[in-house]
Amino acid sequence: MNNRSDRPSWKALDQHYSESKDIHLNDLFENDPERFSKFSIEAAGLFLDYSKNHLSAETLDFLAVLANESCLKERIADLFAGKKLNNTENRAVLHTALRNFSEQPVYVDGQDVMPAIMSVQHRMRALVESVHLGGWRGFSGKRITDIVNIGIGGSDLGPRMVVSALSRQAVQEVDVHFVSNVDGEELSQRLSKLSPETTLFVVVSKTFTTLETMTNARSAKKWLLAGYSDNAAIANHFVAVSANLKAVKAFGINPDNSFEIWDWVGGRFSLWSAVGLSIALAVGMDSFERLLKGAYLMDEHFSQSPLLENMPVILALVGIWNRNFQKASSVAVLPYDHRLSRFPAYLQQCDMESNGKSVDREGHPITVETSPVIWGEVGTNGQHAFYQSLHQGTQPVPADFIVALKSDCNLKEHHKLLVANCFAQSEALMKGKTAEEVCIELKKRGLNEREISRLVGHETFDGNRPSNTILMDRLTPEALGALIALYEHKISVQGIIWDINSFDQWGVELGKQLANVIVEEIDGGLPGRHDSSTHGLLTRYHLVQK
Ligand code: G6Q
Repeated sequence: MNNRSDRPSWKALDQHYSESKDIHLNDLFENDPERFSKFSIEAAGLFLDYSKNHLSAETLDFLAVLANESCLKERIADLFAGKKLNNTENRAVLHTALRNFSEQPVYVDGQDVMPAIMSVQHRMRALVESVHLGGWRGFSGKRITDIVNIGIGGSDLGPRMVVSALSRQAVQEVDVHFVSNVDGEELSQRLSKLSPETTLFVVVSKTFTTLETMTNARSAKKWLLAGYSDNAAIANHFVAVSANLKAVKAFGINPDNSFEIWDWVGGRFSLWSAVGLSIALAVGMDSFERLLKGAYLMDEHFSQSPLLENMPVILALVGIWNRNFQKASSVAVLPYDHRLSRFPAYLQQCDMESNGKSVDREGHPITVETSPVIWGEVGTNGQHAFYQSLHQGTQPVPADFIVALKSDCNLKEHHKLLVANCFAQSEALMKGKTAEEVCIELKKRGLNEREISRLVGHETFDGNRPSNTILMDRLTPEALGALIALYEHKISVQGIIWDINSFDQWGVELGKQLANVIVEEIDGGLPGRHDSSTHGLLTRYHLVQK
């Protein structure tokens, strides 16, 4: 049966929702003093409190039936076994092999991929250590002081987020920068602060054809050669990460300076591969391996734990409950850690590119909602911006709060305030403030009855708004690895339950084709056949160029 909503488990959940929807979260806590311990789980150094969601043990049981009907356990096993779950591109999905510390082989088409992974990791270590120790030098003999990662989408967002998150582990020897946008402003502003003699470019592109990346890489090459006027300099200042080593060579990068990725590494899941070279350059190969280790611990937990004792599965099921039955159309990701400021953008791609689909694995339209809009911002900044709508807007938005309990910063007083704000917000979203409480407060402020009745509605909060809280002791490389893997697996589980292919991205491919057509018309000076809006916009462009 293709239609998820026709399944008995789906109908049972629908029924359960209509029976339980009027129960306020406050009552769930009021009626069960053990609720926090019942609805929280610990794994791989992370703690997930999901008790502030509209669910009961019965809800989880219904969701488990849905998971079983979707053959979730079998599909998880298929994922780790290298089955070709990306059925539109006929590819395995094996980012887990990149952090496989089990010493067990992983096969794709009958071939163990582990030796190739180890060999690339070995070469990454050699490069990173050589740059840090000054063995790798610029063409004029100077040490490398700056790394520029040129890539976009999956070849940018993950590494960029991790480098920022692990700023405490950053080595002194080099600064790592990222350039992704085809808007020349980004590259030219970055280059204006750098010297060709001391800069190493890491060009990251699985396909090595992406317009933005190739344009930036060509401009970076010109900039370098303007300083040196000798093509031989490219060998000292460019390395590449790609699955298309032929194109890397054609670009002029020495094959000895190229790092391979494979078709079974999806762009948005690739930070664990050589795509993470800039991470390793930023924090050292040992810290990079600690990141992989943390992810591996989460993989072990995910592949081995029963469904209702499995953190990624729980997070996914709670998300399905909120998305498909509570009808929440977006999820706010709210890290209370400045270093995680890029985490919402990273997760937005990982989730929405994976599960923003409207046909099932066989290409039939899906009758249930898939990926919600994922968005967010670091917590306290968000509090002074969009939290108003989280508290009092007409659309309840489930939120994921993320915080480390211990600070790595010497301003310890700040951390207490940070944690207090994080906990207070999830409590306030749940509890709200009743009209009675508001009236008492307003009376205390000396307001008269007329003023009170005018203000009471404005200052009342319904509460009852769901959230998860994810805790870690410290934001270490291991904890970050586990956190990323947690969300990666959550996304896969949701894709399995919605019966979609979470591992292709035809919408992204379309964008890549569309711009190429218009670029030719811009070059040719004449708009082609378009709708009147696109034609009009192009005509205005041409007019202004004259
Ligand atoms: C990720 C997507 C997409 C991709 C970029 C860059 O899963 O496939 O975001 O990473 O379009 O592609 P290249 O690495 O091929 O340049």
